[in-house]
Amino acid sequence: MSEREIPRGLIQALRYAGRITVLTGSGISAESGVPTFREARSGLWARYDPQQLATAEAFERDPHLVSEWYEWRRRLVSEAEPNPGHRALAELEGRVPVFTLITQNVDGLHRRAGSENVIELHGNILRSRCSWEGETVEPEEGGAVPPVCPNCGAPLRPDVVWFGEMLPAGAFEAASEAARECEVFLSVGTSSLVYPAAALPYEALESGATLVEVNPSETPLTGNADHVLRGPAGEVLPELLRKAFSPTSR
Ligand code: BV8
Repeated sequence: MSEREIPRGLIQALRYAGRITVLTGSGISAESGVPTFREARSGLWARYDPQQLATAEAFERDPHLVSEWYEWRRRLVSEAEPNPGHRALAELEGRVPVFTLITQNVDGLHRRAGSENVIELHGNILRSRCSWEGETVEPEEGGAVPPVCPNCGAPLRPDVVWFGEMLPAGAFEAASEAARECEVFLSVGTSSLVYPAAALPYEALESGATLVEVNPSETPLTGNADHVLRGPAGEVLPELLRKAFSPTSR
């Protein structure tokens, strides 16, 4: 991989930070073979817009269709493995006194890579919950689609936050505190379009943090970042860790 120029100031900021906060989007899972949210329209799903499927209205209107879409994504996610980008963030957590990983992703790959202090802002696709009672429920394998709640018979839904729904209680407050209290904020693999998650980097900036964006493409956040590392997370993050923490780099 090209030895991309990582500014010395950023390396120092990472090396001596007392608290680092990271926000990730579906881009960090792209190299694990999980299509990004806007790409989750491959094949037979091409004609559907995720923003039309990831809503309570769509589930109400056609629970079978929405459940099939989530089944397809669950299979993709269960076949995926964490990539070097996920693993670099798990390593970073061990090198910083206080570290918070905020993710918009619902694939669970950060925890599988070893990250511990993870805030799943939008839930987790591998969990289901009763659409009536709200309790998380283990759906039985190979059951009906959509599966029904063994307790009350209502359809089970994926335990994720749909467009128009509130985030899990306390999640955004904890994420906002981590953004306001950190010295370095990394925004990795997100188009910075979905709120309230997309507001977090600005909270960090307003609190005086150094803002870093890791993304192969430009986003609405790019112009506000102190450092922009233009490349795939699976290459950029391991290089950042090497430069900031390997003994030879001191
Ligand atoms: C809310 C779970 C309060 C589901 C997701 C009207 C009515 C109601 C709300 C709104 C409204 N208008 C606006 C809103 C707010 C709305 C919103 O922000 N809409 C946007 C579209 C304008 N937000 C909400 O509704 C939120 N709730 O506001 O509640 C409320 C309640 C009621 C009424 C009013 C307010 C809830 C939002 C959560 C939605 N659920 N996911 C599921 O997954 O099925 S969002 C989903 O899409 C993801 O979780 C993620 O957050 C988002 C996609 O963003 P990204 O992760 O960034 O992915 P994307 O594909 O866009 O980009 C990938 C990026 O990676 C790209 O930049 C690419 O360049 C980069 N990349 C690619 N490869 C790599 C890479 N980067 C690094 N390395 C690589 N290799």
